[in-house]
Amino acid sequence: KDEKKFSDKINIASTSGSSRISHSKEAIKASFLDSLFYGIGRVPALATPNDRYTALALTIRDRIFQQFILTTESISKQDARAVAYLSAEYLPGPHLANNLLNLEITAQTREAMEELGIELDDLIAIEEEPGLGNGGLGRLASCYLDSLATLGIPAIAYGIRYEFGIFDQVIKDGWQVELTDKWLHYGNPWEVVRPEIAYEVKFGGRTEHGADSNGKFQVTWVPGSEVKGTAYDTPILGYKGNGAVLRLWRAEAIESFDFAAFNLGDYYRAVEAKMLSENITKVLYPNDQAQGGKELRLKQQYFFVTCSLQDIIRLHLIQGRNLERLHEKFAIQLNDTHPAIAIAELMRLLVDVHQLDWAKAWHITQNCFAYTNHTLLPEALEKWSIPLFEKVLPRHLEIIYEINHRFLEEIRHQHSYNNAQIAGMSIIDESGERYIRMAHLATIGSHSVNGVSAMHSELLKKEVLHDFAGLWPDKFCNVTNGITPRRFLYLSNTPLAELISSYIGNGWITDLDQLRKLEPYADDVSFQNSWMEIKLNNKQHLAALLQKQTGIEIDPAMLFDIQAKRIHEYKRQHLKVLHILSVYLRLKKGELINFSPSAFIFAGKAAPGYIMAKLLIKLINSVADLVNQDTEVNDKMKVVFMPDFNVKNAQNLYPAADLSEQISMAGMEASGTGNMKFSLNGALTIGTLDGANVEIRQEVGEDNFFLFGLSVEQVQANKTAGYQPYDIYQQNQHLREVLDFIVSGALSQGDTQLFRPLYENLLYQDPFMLLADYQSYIDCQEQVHELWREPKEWARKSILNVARMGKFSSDRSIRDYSDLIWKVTPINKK
Ligand code: B1H
Repeated sequence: KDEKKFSDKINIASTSGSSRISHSKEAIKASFLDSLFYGIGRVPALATPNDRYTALALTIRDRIFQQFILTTESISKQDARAVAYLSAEYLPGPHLANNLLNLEITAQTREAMEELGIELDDLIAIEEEPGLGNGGLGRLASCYLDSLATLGIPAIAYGIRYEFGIFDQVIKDGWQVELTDKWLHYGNPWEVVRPEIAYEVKFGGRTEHGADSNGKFQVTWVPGSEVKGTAYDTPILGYKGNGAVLRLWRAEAIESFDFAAFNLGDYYRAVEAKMLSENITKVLYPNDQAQGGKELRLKQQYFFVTCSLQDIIRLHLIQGRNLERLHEKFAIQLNDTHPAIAIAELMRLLVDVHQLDWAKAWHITQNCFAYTNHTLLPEALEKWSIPLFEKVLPRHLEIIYEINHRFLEEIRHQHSYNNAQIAGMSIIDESGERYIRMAHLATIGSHSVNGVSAMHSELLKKEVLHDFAGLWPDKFCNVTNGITPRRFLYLSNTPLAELISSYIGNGWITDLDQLRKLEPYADDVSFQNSWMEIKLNNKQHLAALLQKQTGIEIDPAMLFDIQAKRIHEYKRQHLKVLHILSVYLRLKKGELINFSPSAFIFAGKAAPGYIMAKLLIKLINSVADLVNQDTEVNDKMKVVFMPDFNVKNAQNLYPAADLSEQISMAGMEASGTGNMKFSLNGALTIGTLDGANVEIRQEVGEDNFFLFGLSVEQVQANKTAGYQPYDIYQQNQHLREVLDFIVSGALSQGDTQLFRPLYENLLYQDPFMLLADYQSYIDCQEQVHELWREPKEWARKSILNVARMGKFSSDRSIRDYSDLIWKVTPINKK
């Protein structure tokens, strides 16, 4: 009753109006001091840099909440349909500078700080980013959240608040060493804990089937253990105004659960239970693309999924709505199969807990969920062994069996599928040890399945989900990935953004297609000069950073040739190494007269257990040592491995690249998004016809893209014909020299064994067909250098690349999802 009175008395629009929390320099200064004094209880004389950073973050957070409250009001007034995005990973990047940009208060904040004797950039620099993801998939989720907020689509993104995110990478003696991530060490001023938004999560135990006291058939799950998930909210501000929320769950012990142990005086057992509970959200699994069927990982997935679904149902019911209309109010997107257990869990919540009948529950479930696939790699397709799954989620196993049974009956009787087809489509893989195929569960339980680039979506239908695409052709669609132009152009390359705006206005920031207006200036000499001058400045900035990080000096006038992404054999960092060694050996022999001085820059983390990837890092650093110390060549080439690739470091790489390396074996990279980030910053791409490269090339024009290598069809034909890398090795003398050099000991103080596994793998297996593409790559690199000798032509193509990147805005991706899959529209905020 009191609450009702309270809410009646407050008019949100007038209360949180701009007169209350102004964006003026004076107001920011005053709020900053308030935050310092009353938010964290510090006086200026004793304030550490982190205190100053925290005070500013709190100052900005107030202003975000102000926008936020307005968005929330509009959403609930309009009873709008909302998106719930379920992802096990997010990589938001540092918040401070991005929030300033989105609030459009960077300039006055800088001045306010200056007047207090504080350098804004120093505060921006000390922020530890939340590394709650491995790579592209997690960053994509964050780009999408940025676009959802910017477009004003009601959205809530659910995930896991890992206490330790992706490890920090340092390089010792050329090897990757992993350090634990300390992102929460100094607190996190951007999040707000919501202790009252918490849900119970059960694990293990058994199920009981029988009639309840009213004689109604009822399944009861008697769990073996229970934990609690508590919500931690981070407001995500879109450009100029709207907000979305990132709600991350943290596992905590349920105080009452081990009450028995407490009463027996077994204090330690009770505390141990608490510790074990909290383990669930301790650490992110650092294995991009391959999971080992770990029990804790399954618990993480179920934990965040059930908290999120319970929250969605609560939000639905507090609006006074009927549960049977859940799918009308929520579109739930599964970011890969990591949250796919949601399909069985929503069925459990609807049938067991809320007592809906199965058919109704299934209708709601199928109409709520949509599934995005991000990979065709067999080792990344999630499957859970039945015994493990049953141990952790006994009730869900029963539900999955029921879903599967009904599905298989349907295809057997209504579609007359034969036994082989049925076995191939079953959720249960029974070809050996029995497994649950999560991609099948996700496909059957969703109304939409999409891939992340045109090519990947086609391959998905042709290969991994072939029979399902035959059964339900309308369920399948494509949404090509995108990136946010706010963070990846405006924020990280502000000088270029400002140059662009001074020619075509700033409409491109929220309508990236407007970059097309740059095309007429591609031949304009003065525009080209300004363009290349900015690039040079960015390269100077990166060179200084690399010098600080690695001690290696590079000349900003060199061609900056960059490959930055997860280290993986399919991405073929070693193909780049072969090229570098080929350049080195030819320079040493006095060949390659026309070679333009180049800096070869790598960045990327390897999964800690991926031995070949770690050996690749060692190889790159060994090549760097050799080349950088060889005075015969080191005015013409340098090699640098930038340590600890993360969003913050990436923001320094993309703006400084001349050439972007996108050289995966065709058919392997689902989309790639680094390719888009480089190109949007004016790098030209050298790449294969893989993932979104295909569409990038289409957009920017064949003449403005360096294409090499086998097509998917050729890769497949090669495989069928019995690919023999050794023959290529034998036939290509130059390639032979390069490969033999790797095991000559020249890179490893005489040790001929160190790189042998890599060498032999290439000669005798070469699963990613480096040797097949080698010559074509080397030849293509010659074309790159030819063009580099024509600075005006290079500048022209660089400008055209940027001008034609409109399609790759995550705003476009989110509009596609909204129209094709979610059927949601932006709220109109008054
Ligand atoms: C992508 C993953 C991935 N695809 C398993 N799959 C993971 C798989 O922790 N795990 O278990 C983590 C990540 N990541 C990437 O997604 C693709 O390789 C890229 O091509 C694509 O651009 C990106 C976003 O769609």
